[in-house]
Amino acid sequence: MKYPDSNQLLKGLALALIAGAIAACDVKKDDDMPVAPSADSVAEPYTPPVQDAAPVPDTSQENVQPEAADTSTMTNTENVESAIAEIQPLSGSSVEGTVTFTAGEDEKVTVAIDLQGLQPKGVHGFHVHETGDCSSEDGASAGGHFNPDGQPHGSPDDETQHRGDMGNITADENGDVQTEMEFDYLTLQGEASILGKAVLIHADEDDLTSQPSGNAGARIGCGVIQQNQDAAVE
Ligand SMILES: [Cu+2]
Ligand SMILES: [Zn+2]
Repeated sequence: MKYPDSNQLLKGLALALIAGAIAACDVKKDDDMPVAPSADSVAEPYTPPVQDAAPVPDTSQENVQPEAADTSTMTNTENVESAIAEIQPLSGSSVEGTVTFTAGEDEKVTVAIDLQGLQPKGVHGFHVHETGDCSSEDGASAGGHFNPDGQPHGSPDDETQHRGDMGNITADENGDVQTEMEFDYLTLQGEASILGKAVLIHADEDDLTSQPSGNAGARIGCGVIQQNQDAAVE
């Protein structure tokens, strides 16, 4: 009988094949070894360089996010001389533009208003509100008038008023406002700073007397007051 012999032969062959396979694997592994780690080290750095322009809310890169947030909300900066609020529409309006606050040497703040999309010839209540949050569609998230001194609502011409009471703005026949106003009770510095608060534009005229907010109607435009990076050099 030759079967046992061929069986042994097969066994021998099988062993040889296995050994060969193992040897092949070893060789392969040795070849792969230098490649695999370098491939990993190339792939890893690709993820972190996420651009820091827009704050991405839900990534795991916590190192990037707080830095971006810090620079955009520097509320207690000492020598801020200019701040800007980019106005966005609320309550279905189409108001947009900018309101820029510039500190003068005479302790007054000049407010430069450049807005479009208002009701032509409309008179609109114009205030600083206490919370720099324009996220709700009706503007309620911005809270009440900025009033750190506990005064009643009033006119800019009154002896006292809310610090946020900037009276009214009047649109031209195109619904634009381009004007400047000056207030000695607004400041960009210290505890009464308007930085981080919100500029609000209302649908109606502020009557300058009704409490607590002049009966100025719906909130149609809102912008958070932030340090104006463009104005660093004069
Ligand atoms: Cu208001
Ligand atoms: Zn007020």
